[in-house]
Amino acid sequence: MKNSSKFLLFFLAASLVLSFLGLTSCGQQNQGSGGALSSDAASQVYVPPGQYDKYYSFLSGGFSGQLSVYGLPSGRLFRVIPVFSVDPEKAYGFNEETKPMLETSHGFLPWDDAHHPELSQTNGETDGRWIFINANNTPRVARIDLSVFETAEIIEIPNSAGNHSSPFTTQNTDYVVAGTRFSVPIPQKDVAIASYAKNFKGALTFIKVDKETGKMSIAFQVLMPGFDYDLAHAGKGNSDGWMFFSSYNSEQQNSLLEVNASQNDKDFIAAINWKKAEEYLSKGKAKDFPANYTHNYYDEGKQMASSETLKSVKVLDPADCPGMVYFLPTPKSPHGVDVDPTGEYIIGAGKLSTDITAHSFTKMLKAIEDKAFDGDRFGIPVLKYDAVLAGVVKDGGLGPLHSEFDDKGFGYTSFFISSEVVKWKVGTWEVVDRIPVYYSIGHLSVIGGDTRKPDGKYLLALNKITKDRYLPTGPELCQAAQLIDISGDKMKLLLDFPTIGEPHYAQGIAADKLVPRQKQFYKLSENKHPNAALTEKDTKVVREGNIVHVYMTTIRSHFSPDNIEGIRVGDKVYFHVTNLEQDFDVPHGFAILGMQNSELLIMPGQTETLLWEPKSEGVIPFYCTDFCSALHQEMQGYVRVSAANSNTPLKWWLGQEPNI
Ligand code: RUQ
Ligand code: CUA
Repeated sequence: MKNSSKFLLFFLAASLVLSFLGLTSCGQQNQGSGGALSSDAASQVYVPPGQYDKYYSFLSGGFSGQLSVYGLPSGRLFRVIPVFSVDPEKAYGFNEETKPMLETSHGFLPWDDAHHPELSQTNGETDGRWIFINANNTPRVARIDLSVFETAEIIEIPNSAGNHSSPFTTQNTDYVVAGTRFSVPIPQKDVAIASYAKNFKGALTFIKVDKETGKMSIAFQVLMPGFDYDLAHAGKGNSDGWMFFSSYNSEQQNSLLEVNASQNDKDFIAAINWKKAEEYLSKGKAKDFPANYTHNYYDEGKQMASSETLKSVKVLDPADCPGMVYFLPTPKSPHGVDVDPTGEYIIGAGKLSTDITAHSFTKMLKAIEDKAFDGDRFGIPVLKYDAVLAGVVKDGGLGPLHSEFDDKGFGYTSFFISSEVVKWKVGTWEVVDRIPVYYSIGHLSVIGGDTRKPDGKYLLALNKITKDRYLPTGPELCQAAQLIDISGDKMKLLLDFPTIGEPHYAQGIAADKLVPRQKQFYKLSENKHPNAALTEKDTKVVREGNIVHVYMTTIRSHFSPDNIEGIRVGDKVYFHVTNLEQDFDVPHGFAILGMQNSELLIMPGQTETLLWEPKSEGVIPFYCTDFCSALHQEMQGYVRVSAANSNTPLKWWLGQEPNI
């Protein structure tokens, strides 16, 4: 057996033993942490009724495909924002306005797996404008508008598969990046899987973000060797202009990766000089590759999403672009790559290691200048490990994954296998504190912890397993986060709270950055929806063949019209419902018996459209689904459905049936 395989087996065994120990002694551990949850800890997370949390935290919904919004320190769930999965609560992916958001080159996709929320930044600080999140399965990046907490845009990533190192932003949100986890033939073609080393490549995508509107477009892709690109982080301060991607499987294996991709002692962090890439792009060094990807955009004026298909993408090959890409050797299949707030240190967490590797940006530049190379891989220079190394955090624990930073010069790293958060000093690399987490932590999230201005108050541990922490709920136990106070010398566990889906990663922001940006309602005067009825006088029903358009309004507490006759079996009926309210927090809902989609939930001043296809004759009720007033139960109506060949006249009214 090769040494590295033995090493791997040791880790797997160690992980089993540790989790077993953790679980058998957890009764005690729980009591221990329960003890720490003295009234002191409880009072630190207690937000009295009617008062606000200090922070928002955005947690990825993992395999729910959504993004959830919690308050910190209370751990209260505020909202689930639908992004990559349909959501019947908000009609996302069900109403005509948002269906185009889920279009892809593979057609309409109702689901994905979302991993990494990333807030937009200005000068390396979160600015509260947008949050981005990746779809891992069918590669996409979404932008959520934080004035309305809704998905505003989704762009598909061509030449990519398993969009995992995504969507990390530069310090002024010039770009968000999307690196492919799975290398694939580029462009895709039918080849033998065993031809991996020859035919498979990895694309690292740079998505340009418009400074004003946030609108995304793919600027270029960098064509890399066929490794697995796992995570990314941008340089900041002096290292702004560089993007770092971790990779594993530099062995280029395509089967039994748990052994075969753990052979090399070191894999690579790829350092991409994106300012140089921009130069090469403007010099025409990029090749146009044929592609097929969608770009879906929600127009707030028209209140309607549209989807376009794009057919080509600019690709830069490092072979044509000297000085654009370098490899930093990093031990043991690095997972997280994180850059400290000063931008000087690039931290690689080798997930099969006990150590954390810190590279120096200054040394990296020097090594490039001195050509301190250890050969190359596919023409990309490999920098000498010793020439770029700043230091090593020794024996932190088992299985380091991700690191974030506070405002006092400390780093915090999650250790999956030994289930703990380890605090260390940036620069001296000494471990200064550790705290157990329950259990198997993946990411951790400090408020602003990957920006130039971290806030050193709270750390959120995002755990993969909860086992005995909560009341059991059948075979699947709840997913959970743990809130840790990092303001003192010693970390202190404050709170456990359950999450939606698997909470891969989270980003937090001070509430006072977001509260002033909140939209309270949509102004009717700005409603440019093509099918809006802006007053009750504008409401009507129009037949075009077997398509019927109902232009309807809602206001407390009636629909206009609320009686409709002359609909026929086989019609396609579009209800375009405008909510005339001009007040905060007064949505109306709309649902009709037998509909094959979800309710509409229409915000004040908005128009939404529901398609209904009645299948049989009768008189069918509809109603408001959102308890909007004391007379909410009165907010109802009827549609008379006649036979396909009937000549029941088309009529609609509110109050008095018209004579026609
Ligand atoms: S991952 S547990 Cu999908 Cu971000 Cu590291
Ligand atoms: Cu409108 Cu209930």
